[in-house]
Order: sequence, then C-alpha cells, then structure tokens
Amino acid sequence: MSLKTLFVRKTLDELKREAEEPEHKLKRVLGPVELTALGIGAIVGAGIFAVTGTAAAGSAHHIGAGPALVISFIITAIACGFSALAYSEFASMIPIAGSAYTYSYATMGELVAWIIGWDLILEYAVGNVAVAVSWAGYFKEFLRGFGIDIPIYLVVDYRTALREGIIESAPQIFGIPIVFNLPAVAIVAFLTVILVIGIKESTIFNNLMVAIKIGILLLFIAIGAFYVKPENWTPFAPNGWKGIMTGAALVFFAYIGFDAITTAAEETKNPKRDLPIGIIGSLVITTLLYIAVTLVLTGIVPFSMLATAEPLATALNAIKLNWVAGVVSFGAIVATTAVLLVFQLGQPRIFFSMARDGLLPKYFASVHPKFKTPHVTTIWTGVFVGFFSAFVDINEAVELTNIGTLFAFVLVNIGIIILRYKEPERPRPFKTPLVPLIPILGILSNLYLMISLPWVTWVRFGIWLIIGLSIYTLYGFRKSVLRGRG
Ligand code: ALA
Repeated sequence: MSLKTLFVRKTLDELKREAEEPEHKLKRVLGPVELTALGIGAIVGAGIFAVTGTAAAGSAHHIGAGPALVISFIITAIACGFSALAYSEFASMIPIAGSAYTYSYATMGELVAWIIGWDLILEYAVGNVAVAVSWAGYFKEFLRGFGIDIPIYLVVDYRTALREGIIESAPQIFGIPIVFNLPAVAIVAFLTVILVIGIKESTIFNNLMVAIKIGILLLFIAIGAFYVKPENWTPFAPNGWKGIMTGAALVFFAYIGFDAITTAAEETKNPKRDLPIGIIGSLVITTLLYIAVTLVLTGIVPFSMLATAEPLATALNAIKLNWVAGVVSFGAIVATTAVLLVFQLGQPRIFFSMARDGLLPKYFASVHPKFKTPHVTTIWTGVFVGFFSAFVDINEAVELTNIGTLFAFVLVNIGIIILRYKEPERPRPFKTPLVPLIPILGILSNLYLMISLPWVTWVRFGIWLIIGLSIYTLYGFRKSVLRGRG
C-alpha cells in the first residue's frame, strides 16, 4: 500500500452526489435570517456569560487582561473574521453537512480529515464540558434567588474543591468524598435523552431562545451603563499586551459556533448566498454585543472582582441589582442550554459521518430503529461530556477547546489555498477576497492565539493528537471505505 493513499480524497462531486441520494436528502427550509439566528444560538453562551470573568481578572494559572479585555474581544473577532470568510467559501462551494471534517476530506485527504474529525471532538464535546459547567454555575445562582442553596460540594470541580478545602467538609461514602458537579451532569443527561428521542429542530423555538439571549445581554448593557464608573477602567491594561493576548485566546471560546452554521448547509434554501450571510452576520452581531457587554462589565465593578463562574451576576449583585442578576442568570441558563443543544447534536453527527466513512467502527453509524436518530453516538457523547463536566475545571476545558478549534481553523484556511491551486475552475459562489493573503492572515492570527495559551494546554493537545493518530493507524487506516475501494 503506498503512502499516497493516506491522502486519498473524496471528490467534491462525489460528496455532492452522496448528499443528493434520496435517503440522505434533507428538507431545504432555512433562509438568511434563520441561519443568522442559528449562528447566534450556537455562539452566545458560556464565553460571554462565564469566560469573560477570569479572562479579565486572571485565575490561578493565567494572567488577566483587565478592562482591556474589550481589545481582546476585537482582536479575536478579527482573527475569526478571516476564518469566517474561509468557512463561507467552503460552505458555499461544498454545501454539505459535516463542516470542516468534510471539507478537509475533499481537499487535504483522509489523514488530515481524520485529524480534523478527532480535533472537532475538542471543539464540540470538550467545549460542551465547559458550557455545562457554566450552566451549573448560573443555575446555582438562579436557585439562590429563590432561597435554595445547592451544597457547594455538589457544584464544584475536583481541583477547586481540593484547593479550597471543600473536600474535607464533603460527606463521604466508604471513605470517598462526594464532590462533583451535579447540575452539570444532570443537564447533559437530560439533553442526551431528548436528543436520542429526537427533537423536531424547530426554528421557532431556536428564534425564541436567541431573542431571549440577545434581550438579556441588551438589558445588561442598558441597565449596567448607568452604573459605570470610568475609574474602574484604570488601570486599563494591568498586564499589558501579554494580558490582552491571553484574554484574546480565552475569549475565543465566546465566538466558537459561527462555523457550526455550515452543518445546516443541506437544509438551506439558497446555501451559496445565505451561508456566507449567516456566518458573517452572526459574527458581526455577536462582536458588537460582546464589546458593549465587556465595557459595561468592567465599568461597573473593579475587574479583580470578576474571577467567578458567573461574572455578570457577580457584578450586578455587587451594585445591589439583585433582581437584574436573577434575570441575567435565567438568560444565561437559556443561552447555555441552546449552545449545549447545538453541540450535543452536532458531535454525534460528526462521529456518524466518520463511521460511515469507515474511520470509526460501523457500530457508531447505527440509527435507532424507532426514533431514527444516531442514538449510539448521541449516548457516547452524553457519557463523555457528562463524566468530564462532573470533575473538570471550566478554564481547563475552555483552553483545550480553544486550542483544538483554532487548529481546525488553521487547517480550513490552508484548505482554501490548496483548493484554489488544485481546482481553480470550480465555481465559487462566495469567494474569499485576496487569496492567499486573507487565509494566510487567518492562519497566522489563529496560530498567534494558539501560542497565547498556557503550555500545559499544548501538552494536553499533543497527547490528544497522539491518541488520535494511534487510533487512525490501528483502525481507520485499515478500514477506510474510500481507501478500501481504491
Ligand atoms: N461560543 C459558545 C459559548 O460561548 C461555545 O458557549
């Protein structure tokens, strides 16, 4: 077997044919407004509601940006903008569900496709670990508003419990302290059951959730603006450029999701026009919201107070606006539930495509006889996310998610350049301007964000890739449907 087969590619026509097969054909119902709403549904969640806090204030293992976090948000938005153009070009050219995994199969071949598919687990599943933990934080705050206190040992990660002496006070069963994040596990379990049964993905429901998210952030901005004290903005950048870039690499999490719109490609009425509108539109709207929220958040309290899992509620409580804090907590619960749904739905479908291609066991590609959902991959995703959200610290999950997603973005940008040279004639309804300059800027800016993450994240990412490559060598390399045929 020659080494060349590692780079065996699915042709674009082959991909299009697969999607056109009647048993795989999806209904085309989505227009530009629905797509933008879908994007906002996937984007606005734990990033703005939780990560902003430690990104501004710093944490046990990274420095903070201070009020200059607003600059971090702008830098990251620009970096994401380059990748949004790349995703738009791909999505309009290959309007097929499957996102970056599918694109790379078509452009860079099987090995890279596998690496991206494996890498997307970090974006989707590990990302959701962080979102579930953030959900739990706001849920705890929300209940507190009604006078219900969840015991701290049931809503904490293991390391924090160890550091803050919570372990000693926790009850024990057979000498083992009971310390874990119960609400995070519960929400993941609940959504997994719903997804196995199958939800009718209703655009009306999604639009409602999006309206609540945006409404709550606007409420925060509108009311908070009256309590801004400009002196809280000084020192503006306590840790200088390094702090700003560390913040940028962290709040990247808040933008993840615009790429997920591409998974709806096959359900879009006019994908060539509407996908780029949805991707770029949702990125622009969320950027504007994030800038305003960050200015207000760092303006109402000294940034050092924000190192909590629920910084928006923390800030509002500090200025005695407890009822607004309650409303915002409710909004955060809605927002993070929507994000959890999108990724908890997306991850099994990526596994499903990989199994259909023979890169994962066929068992993962089975469909439930009654519910017609990819139940096996849905349940495995639920078990993985549920387990880790019980014990993991949100910041660690965020950093690992970010490095993995940034790497996927780098590969997608490279793919755009490759395809321009390999298939220059192929119709491109949406063209990234100034190729190769823009994708190169995309690659460099994403790499720069990657190197702004802590070294321990790099080590974890390296281990993750080594595990993935081992699985490919032992399994996918032999069982690949495409290579078996060739
Ligand atoms: N961007 C998504 C969030 O912030 C992942 O929750």
